[in-house]
Amino acid sequence: MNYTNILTEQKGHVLYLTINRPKQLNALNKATISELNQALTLADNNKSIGVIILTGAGDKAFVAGADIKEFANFDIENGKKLAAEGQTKLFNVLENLSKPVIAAVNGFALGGGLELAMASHIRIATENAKMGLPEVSLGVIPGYGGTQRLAQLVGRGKAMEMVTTAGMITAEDAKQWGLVNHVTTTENLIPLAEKIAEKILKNSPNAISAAMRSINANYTVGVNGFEVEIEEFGKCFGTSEFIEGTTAFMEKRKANFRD
Ligand code: DAK
Repeated sequence: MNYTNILTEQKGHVLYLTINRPKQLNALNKATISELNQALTLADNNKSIGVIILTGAGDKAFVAGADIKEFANFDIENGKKLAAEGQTKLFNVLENLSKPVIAAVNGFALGGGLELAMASHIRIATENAKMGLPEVSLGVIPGYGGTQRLAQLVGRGKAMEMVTTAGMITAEDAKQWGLVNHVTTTENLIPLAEKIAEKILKNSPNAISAAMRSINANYTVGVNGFEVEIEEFGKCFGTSEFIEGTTAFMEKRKANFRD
């Protein structure tokens, strides 16, 4: 697949997905959202991919937000349409992917950029990364699920402060607040993502997806996460991966879930 705004490269079972608009600090325009949707959907259906590492091109930004120049002239209808389209096409697709996405935050993650990282499953950041939801400084509010996911990750009080002040927090604060899992040097960011990916890839792809669906169920309105967990747990027993996992344990060898 040929893309204009993103780069994709598969190495082993890992897909590297890089937003590639460094001159605009990787700001998310409609075309980028659409390409990310295509790449993620293809990756979801590709059994040879087990983990996705999502990052931004250059050394300055992961994503500096939605493309302000693109939405500056929007009216109410356009705003609603873009928010709905963005949420269903990208942010919900990303959150509900059947394999983990590690957001490697290499600099600014602002507005839609932080929303993209928050819809990912694991977040790590460089020491110089800055994160924030500055939308209210532009007269809008976070429109890609940011008001919901930020509060889920850092709690309501901190989310209220971040959103209403439109301020940026440092990577260290983000780690303390639970917004990112690890902070590291710029050089070590991708190697660290790869180390996490390596650990994930040792485990059953089916069980990983089932566990992710169960965790996500807790955040889905009208769904009982405990019931989803029971269902998903039960279904695992009917898989060849369960047989491989338990047999390997009894034979005192490492399970082999991937060829
Ligand atoms: N959009 C478009 N261009 C951007 C951009 C953005 N978000 N962020 C940076 N750029 C561009 C700059 O315009 C500049 O382009 P040129 O002037 O060189 O052509 C280039 O990237 C380099 O940026 P700076 O020269 O500003 O770089 P600095 O190091 O001085 O500053 C900065 C870095 C990240 C502090 C600064 O660029 C900045 O404040 N950027 C804007 C951050 C921001 O406010 N982001 C938007 C958050 S609001 C919606 C749904 C969701 C959203 C909106 C609508 N709908 C459904 C309608 C979400 C909105 C947001 O994300």
